Amino acid sequence: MSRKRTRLLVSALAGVLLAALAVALPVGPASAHGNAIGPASRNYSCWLRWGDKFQDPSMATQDPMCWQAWQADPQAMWSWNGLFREGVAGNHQAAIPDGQLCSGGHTQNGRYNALDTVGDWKPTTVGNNFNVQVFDQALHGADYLWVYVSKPGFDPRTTALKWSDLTRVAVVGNTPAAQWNPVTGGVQLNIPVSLSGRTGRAMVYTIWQASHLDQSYYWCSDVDFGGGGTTTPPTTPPTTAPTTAPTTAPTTPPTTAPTTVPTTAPTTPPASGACSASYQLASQWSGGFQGSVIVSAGAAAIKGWTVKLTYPSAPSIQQTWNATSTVSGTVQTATNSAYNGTLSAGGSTTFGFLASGTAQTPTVTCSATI
Ligand SMILES: [Cu+2]
Repeated sequence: MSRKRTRLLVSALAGVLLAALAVALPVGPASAHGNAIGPASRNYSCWLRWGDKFQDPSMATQDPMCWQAWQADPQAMWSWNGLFREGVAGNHQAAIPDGQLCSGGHTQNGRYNALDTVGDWKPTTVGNNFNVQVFDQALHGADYLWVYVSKPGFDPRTTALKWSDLTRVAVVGNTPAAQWNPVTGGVQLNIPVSLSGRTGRAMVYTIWQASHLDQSYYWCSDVDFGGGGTTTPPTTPPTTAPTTAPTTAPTTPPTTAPTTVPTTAPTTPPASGACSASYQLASQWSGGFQGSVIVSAGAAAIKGWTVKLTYPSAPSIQQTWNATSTVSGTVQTATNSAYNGTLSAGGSTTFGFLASGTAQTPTVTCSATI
């Protein structure tokens, strides 16, 4: 047989094999949506650890919560990106009963129900300052993202999650996919969360309102705030219902709800020099804020711009879109991206960023390349 024919035959065989495999075994997400990949959500984390050996019986002892989830419905892991509801119209608490938060209220015909099981899910160790990393495969972008953390005293190993266990700690406003970080296979947004005095186990709960139909995603991420936390496996089988009352009341008050900031666009400032810039606080929460800047050309066209934002104290910029930004001391310097440096006379563009810490208002200056 000629080399070429052999190669043809091999590739034909491989094609048949792949087709057979695709029918016999679901090997990946059925369609592209997204999930919280850090701290990893329950099903994403079970998929990461066991996706390539999901029938390995050692999972039953090493990672019993993942085991019961794989046994209940492996599709909940293969379709780790599909935990969403449609048509909720923002009434998340009405759509999802207490005790069903991790399955999105038994969404998708109950596919994800095992994610509600109370027990010692493997947590991600985090500090009091961490990012929630949201991966969006479908470039939906977000109408908004809400991040909640369970109140001190709540232990996901013994208690089913209720809405009243949660405090909202971050609110990101409308953020199109073009404003997320491009990563392999999609885009990613890192939402800074800042807490204080937290130790031990907790749940991070993230709602992603995708800018696609009315599609809302719900993710439970088990975390261990390093220090006081223990990851010792429970001695009782994890699927046993909790018999003890919830642990003692929190000793620290829950953080206040984030202040909602009007999201109306600022009026375009009159440009006196070659360019001008105006800053707007797009949203803020206890651990961070989202800033938005409009850059406008003056009476003449420009070929590039640099905006300097000077803050009362040094900012911690996590992510910038539609510009490149660096920070030196209390000054953030943002330079146009390749595609938005050229502005016609009177034209404008915007860039934005996410920062951790308390929102502070910068003074803004703009300089242009003509
Ligand atoms: Cu989707």
